[in-house]
Amino acid sequence: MAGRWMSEEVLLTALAVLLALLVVRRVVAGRPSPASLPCLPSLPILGSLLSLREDLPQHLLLTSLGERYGELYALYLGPHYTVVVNNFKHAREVLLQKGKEFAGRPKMVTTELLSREGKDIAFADYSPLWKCHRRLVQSSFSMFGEGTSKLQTIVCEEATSLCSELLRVAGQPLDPATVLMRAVTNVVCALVFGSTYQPHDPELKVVMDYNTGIVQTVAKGGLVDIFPWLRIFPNKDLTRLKECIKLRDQLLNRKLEEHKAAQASYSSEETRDLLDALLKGQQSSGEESSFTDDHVLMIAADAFGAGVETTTTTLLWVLAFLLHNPEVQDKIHQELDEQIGRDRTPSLADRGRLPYLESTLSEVLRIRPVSPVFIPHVALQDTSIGGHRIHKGTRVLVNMWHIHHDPQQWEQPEKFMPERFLDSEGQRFSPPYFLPFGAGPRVCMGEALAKLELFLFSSWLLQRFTFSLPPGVPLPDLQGRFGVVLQPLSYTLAVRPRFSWADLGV
Ligand code: STR
Repeated sequence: MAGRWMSEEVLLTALAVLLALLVVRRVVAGRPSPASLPCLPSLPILGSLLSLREDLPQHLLLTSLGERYGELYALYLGPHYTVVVNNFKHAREVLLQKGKEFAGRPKMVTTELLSREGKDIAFADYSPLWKCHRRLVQSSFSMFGEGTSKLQTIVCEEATSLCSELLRVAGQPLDPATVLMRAVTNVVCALVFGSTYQPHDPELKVVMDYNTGIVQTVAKGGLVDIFPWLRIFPNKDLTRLKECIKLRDQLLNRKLEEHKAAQASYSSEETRDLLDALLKGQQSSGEESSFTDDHVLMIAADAFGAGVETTTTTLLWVLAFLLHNPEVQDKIHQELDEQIGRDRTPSLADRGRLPYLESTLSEVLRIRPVSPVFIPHVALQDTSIGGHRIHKGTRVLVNMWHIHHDPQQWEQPEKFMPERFLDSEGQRFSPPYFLPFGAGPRVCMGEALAKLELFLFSSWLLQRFTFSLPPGVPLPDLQGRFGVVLQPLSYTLAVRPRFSWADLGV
């Protein structure tokens, strides 16, 4: 979501002039809003766009409007009445207490294209079929993942090759994005499609490129998601998105055919990966069911895209913040040396032993939430937030950025301080207003998987390497680029091995 609502500036200015002529002097200062909430001024058709002109990324804009309009306010995104939730109390009401009432999703041009009209999970509206798909994915995740050691084995294999690759480029300036993304892509690929890529496989580059293209063009609050009719005009982002979707679909179709063929020839009942699990779910739902191949493909695509982009982004923020805060890196090194040593690699069983590392990961997710403004929710019935009436169909934007930077909850919220997640005993704790994965019926499905991957990748990397700034290179920018995920801009670092790990036996 988000970014600049005013990017197609010219078109809008023309529209604004036209409207100004039409409504000569009858500028409507704030139509009566259906709920009695403070509301930004709005014009017919354009909605509140003219008040959203500030050139700020969406999370900062919604935060700064909160200072003017209060913690709960409304605006019109074009014709859509939209409520902005800036604090924890109301977010809890929307996500958890009234989670079901707010579990809808709006139809947007980009997400409808990406998900074949909402046949996925992330962008699909609430429905019994959607619930059933979510349950299916959840059970297959727990089957070959969280509870078993299989997932740990997959991540550790990738961590091993990531470490060898970093060793090869030790001392040289390096943009860590590609190597990290490849490692994460391989983990997700193993889970979803049961396959992995060698470093120089050309298909891997195709996958990484189309994913990047999708992240930069989908649901980022562009005008075309507000005014669907803008689709008819040339639009660079939309063209790029369509090209990326085409590439994605070629790959997905191939994987689907391979899996169908393999299943047909299988004598065993083995479920190798998520795609197998989805196909089996589809078969057992019967011929007549509305569980189509499109659903299978879109759900797999969601799991794949979400798994790759979010974890890669978080790992990149982790390293960026460690470059800015070398004393934090020193403390993590010290904890790893004391608790793990140099004779063995960290494993999931060590999670409780590395509270400082875990707190650092939480602090990164607090200070740079992957999703600073959640994908919009929609009220499925008449309801309320904080006692204000909310009509069915109202869109709700939960601004997690502000919740994670709220000075009423967090001491010096702009400061990177992993200690804030440690109690007086040095044990990790997590306050209720820390919600990087959301909550309620639409909570992130990959939360456990993400935490597992973040822990294993970061503990393996930091046990073996020191990350530093090469001479003459600027520190990473910490603002990031706002899109459907908040990504860091590319930056350069240097890696230095901390010891020779022949002894680790890997
Ligand atoms: C990344 C790129 C891609 O190929 C597919 C998807 C679909 C699911 C998206 C994902 C995206 C970006 C991160 C999202 C995820 C669903 C939930 C997650 C938006 C666009 C977050 O809310 C952070």
